[in-house]
Amino acid sequence: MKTLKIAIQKSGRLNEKSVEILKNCGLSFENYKSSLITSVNNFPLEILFLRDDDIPEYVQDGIADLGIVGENVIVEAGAQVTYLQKLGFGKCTLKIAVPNQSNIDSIQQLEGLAIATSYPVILEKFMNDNDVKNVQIRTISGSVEIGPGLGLSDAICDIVSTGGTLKSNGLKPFAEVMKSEAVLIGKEGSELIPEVQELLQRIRSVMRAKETKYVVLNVAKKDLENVVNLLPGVKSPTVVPLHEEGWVAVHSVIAEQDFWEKINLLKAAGAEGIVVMPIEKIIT
Ligand code: PRT
Ligand code: ZN
Repeated sequence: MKTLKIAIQKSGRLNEKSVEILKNCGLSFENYKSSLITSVNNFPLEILFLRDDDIPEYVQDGIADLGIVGENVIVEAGAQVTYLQKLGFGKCTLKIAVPNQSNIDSIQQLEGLAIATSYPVILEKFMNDNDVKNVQIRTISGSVEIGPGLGLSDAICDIVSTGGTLKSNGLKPFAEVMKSEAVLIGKEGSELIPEVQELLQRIRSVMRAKETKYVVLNVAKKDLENVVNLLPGVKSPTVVPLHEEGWVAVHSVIAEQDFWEKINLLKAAGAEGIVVMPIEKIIT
């Protein structure tokens, strides 16, 4: 059996969630902060811990078969890799921002101005796509938000999540360049490897489980149809008799996003004693 390699971030914003998703897939491994590589005991997989910027090329060149990294880093690197699965964490947006007192509120007004960024490739493409000419892109590797204050640039293009960093530096965002989240990427063709397919299936079942809750409730038989109509279940809800005559328990799953709305509708339809539980995995 081929031993695969997956590259994840060694330390930083994506490290913890990357380790967590692999552990939730049932993979058992030591996660020493000092090690650069670790073996999984119960799956033919080695984990490489790298700087996030190195991950797209490592995967493109086949040094690692798989990687977990932000889309912003993949696009900036221009790496030829296959997107296998968006992972739902590390969400952020690459935005253009200007000082609060600036009158600029459209990207066309950036013509001829200087923009500081750590994402010159993405920014240049965005400016070309929008036909904004003669923008001077000043590439800096960190603390982009201080560019305008230092007189280095008129605007910045940087990753934003809460917006707190922009705010505390007197900057306001006005244009969105790209949205990003962590993705599982593979070397081109890796999706055909059986062990990759197995891992992907596990990741998807963990993600599906996270988005859903297991619900058990009691209902009088006369109200059963109304309650069942509100519940999808994986196939259809399970209904079991209660000891008390005329009552049943209904077991089902509901999407996290519909949770509160559904619970209120279920109560109104006659559901009682509603118990909601987290789900570990859903294998379909
Ligand atoms: O050491 P290494 O090179 O591996 O890590 P790094 O320092 O380059 O990256 P890291 O750990 O900061 O981020 C890894 C990935 O997380 C990024 O490539 C994004 O895909 C994603 N991500 C999600 C973020 C943020 N949110 C984020 N808020 N990356 C950076 N930021 C920074 C941003 O640059 C700015 O300085 O946080 C600040 C803005 O945050 P708010 O909350 O104030 O808006
Ligand atoms: Zn980095």
